[in-house]
Amino acid sequence: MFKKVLVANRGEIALRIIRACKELSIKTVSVHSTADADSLHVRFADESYCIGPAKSSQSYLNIPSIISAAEVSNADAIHPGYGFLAENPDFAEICETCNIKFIGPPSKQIKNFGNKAKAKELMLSLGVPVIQGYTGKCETRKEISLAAKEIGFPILIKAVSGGGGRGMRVARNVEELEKYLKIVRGEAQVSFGSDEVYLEKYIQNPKHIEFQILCDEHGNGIHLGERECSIQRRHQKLLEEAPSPSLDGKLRDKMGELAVKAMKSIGYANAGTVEFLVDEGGDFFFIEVNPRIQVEHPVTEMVTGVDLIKEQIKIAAGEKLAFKQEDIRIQGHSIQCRINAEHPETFVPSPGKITSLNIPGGLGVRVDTGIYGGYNVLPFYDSLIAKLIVFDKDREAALAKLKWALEEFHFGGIQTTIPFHQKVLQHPQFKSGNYNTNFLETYF
Ligand code: MV4
Repeated sequence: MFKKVLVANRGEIALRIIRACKELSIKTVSVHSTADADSLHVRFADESYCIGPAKSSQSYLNIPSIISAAEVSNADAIHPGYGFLAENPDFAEICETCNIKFIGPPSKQIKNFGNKAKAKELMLSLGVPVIQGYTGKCETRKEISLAAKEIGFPILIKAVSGGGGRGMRVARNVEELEKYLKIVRGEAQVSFGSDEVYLEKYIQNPKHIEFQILCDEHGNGIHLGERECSIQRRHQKLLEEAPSPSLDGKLRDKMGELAVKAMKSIGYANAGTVEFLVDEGGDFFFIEVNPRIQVEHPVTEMVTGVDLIKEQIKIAAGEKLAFKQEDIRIQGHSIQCRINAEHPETFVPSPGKITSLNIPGGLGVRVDTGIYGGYNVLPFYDSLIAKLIVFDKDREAALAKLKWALEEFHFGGIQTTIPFHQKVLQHPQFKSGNYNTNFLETYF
């Protein structure tokens, strides 16, 4: 096992990783920007190094600074958390070269899954259903119209290096397709440094369901069930639950087995998420793999009892998975609300000092956060300030618990998305459990 792990992140996830290390008797090194000197991830780590000014590009994305901190502190591994450098194949490769274990999949796999068209072809070859589409060059008008005939409108144009919904556009006819191809290409070049695109049949009103996978470095792999992530605004998830209220056990087993089989067969190692869209007819299609720990991982932890961060660390240290698929039992129901420092209706960031604070607690109430009373929410970073996670025996009980926990959660001095979550909870469509990715657009 590692002696010392450097946590290359900030906020709640940095704290979450530090706690997991402490349980595994691993020393922790945090890194921080000048603006984060007073944060909890600095206070609760064994040592901390300042890696640059507030701007992420000069601190949490500053690879030479972070590698230097790892060298100076003699850390034998780096956990990247999510965001920042978590899916940067160059960073993972540099860690590998410097003999610092990157706690995540091999750099080659991060790179492969970064190409969404290649990932899709790979999954198709492994027997995982994918959305009908076209991955050719789309250069000539003839080629474009042939592809369109084959797929049929509406068609979604996606950037090969995109993902998470960035750089997509729906075309309803050939004229739009030609026009939007140019636009998506231009945007993709600016955002991702590549103008490659691919086409897909556009699925109306899909559900977003993702499977949590764990694979070790010895060819073993399991899934830990799914998360329902259809409550999203502009591709930012706001609420997640496990299990999905709309998957039956048979479909869950089938999707989970396919996802694990695919990840195992490519020699995937560490935690990963396989994302699917489920259409109105109940058919499912692979969309992408997220080769990292995700913000919504706690709901999976609550219903399986598995500490995913500890598993990531153990896998990276070369340990074999301690459980088989049949050892994983999904029990009860968990829901997570992302509390952002944002206006609850406009979602405009609301940084500033937290002048008063009350955090809910009690059986089955978990709050993952890096903030405290008097904390100054900084404008430089992501506005996620806390995750409220509830767990109970079934969805109805979890919802009842979530209602009072949101009422007890109080922030003075800043605005948060709590009132938004309270409105979602009251909505009959949400209560029914049968909602899709258009829920917010339709009702809010
Ligand atoms: C789609 C789609 C409809 N049809 N692909 C958005 C995130 C990215 N991972 C894939 N996304 C979508 N891909 C086809 N062929 C609709 C979405 C989508 C979406 C997916 C998941 C969650 C929320 C979403 C909101 C809008 C669109």
